[in-house]
Amino acid sequence: MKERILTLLQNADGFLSGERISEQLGVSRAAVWKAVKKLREEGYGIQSVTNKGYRLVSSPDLLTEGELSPLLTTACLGRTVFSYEVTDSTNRRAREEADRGAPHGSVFFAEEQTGGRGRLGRAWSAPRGEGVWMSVLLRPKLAPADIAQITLLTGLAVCDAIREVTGLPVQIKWPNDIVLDGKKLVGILTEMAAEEDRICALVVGIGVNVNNPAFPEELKDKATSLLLATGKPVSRKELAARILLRLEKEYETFLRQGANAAFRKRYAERCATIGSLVKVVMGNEEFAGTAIGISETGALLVQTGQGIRAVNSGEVSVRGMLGYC
Ligand code: BTX
Repeated sequence: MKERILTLLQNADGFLSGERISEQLGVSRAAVWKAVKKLREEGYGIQSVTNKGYRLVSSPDLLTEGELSPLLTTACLGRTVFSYEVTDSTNRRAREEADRGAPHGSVFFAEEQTGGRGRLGRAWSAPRGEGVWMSVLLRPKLAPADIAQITLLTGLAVCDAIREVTGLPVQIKWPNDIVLDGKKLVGILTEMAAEEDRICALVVGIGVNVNNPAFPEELKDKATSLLLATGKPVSRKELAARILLRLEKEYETFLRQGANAAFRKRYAERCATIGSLVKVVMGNEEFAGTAIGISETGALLVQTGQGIRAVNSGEVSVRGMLGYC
């Protein structure tokens, strides 16, 4: 009901009378008034004038279907939205809903995560209202081996979206962290459910530090936010809509063309790892070299004294970034 009134107000050209709203939705005037009161409590600025009715004058920066849909220009991504005030992890919610049949392109947002997940069991800090904490459910007709490419194209999509919205020269740390001034701005965690060599569902979790005014002591030296970088708040819903658009475009191009040379070139242009001195830890082995590019399968190519090594997984530290000197 509240959502339907909000949609009417968003689409209205000026004032909309309480009578019109109650007629259109088949509810009482008192019910309309109650819903307007609730919307105001959520942060919507709704003007009411006798004999004219209601007019929407401002909207809060919430990651809900009602706020996102007027900004969305995608065909599919974000057309189904699940929003949570507080949840442990949007990746966890997405995996659950994937099992219940949620469609390709569903997006899961949380204002706050209490158990945000990073890679290798690490934790991701996701305080209330400060970032875009989201997961996108994809159902690609691809082999599990292709997941590496999806990881790369997600990094590129998020990097370009942030550049478009803020103008900041953010870069990718291979495979898909987004960094600024040597600090982590975005973390991406891709999780997969596969059956017999076919991906059933892919959950792409994206955590963007947007309006974090500060970080806890243990993250202070390695994390940054768009607010800290630009000095002004950034609209989370606009950024989320732009990320979804970029991601949809990259994903569709990949399905048509694969990770071809043009994609690898665009990725390399944005990737701070390529051209840098790196230290690689793969299991018990550790080696250093210069990252020179990515392979057709998405591996990082590292020139060492013994030749070129292809790195598919493992921890890669980049000289000058996130505490590696
Ligand atoms: P990661 O393993 O590369 O990064 C985790 C590490 O990053 C932590 O060990 C910590 O040092 C640091 N860190 C934790 N929180 C932050 C932060 N807010 N900003 C910068 N650095 C931080 C990266 O894993 C993948 C993170 C994905 C997060 C999204 S949020 C939506 C979705 N749901 C979910 O549970 N995870 C994903």
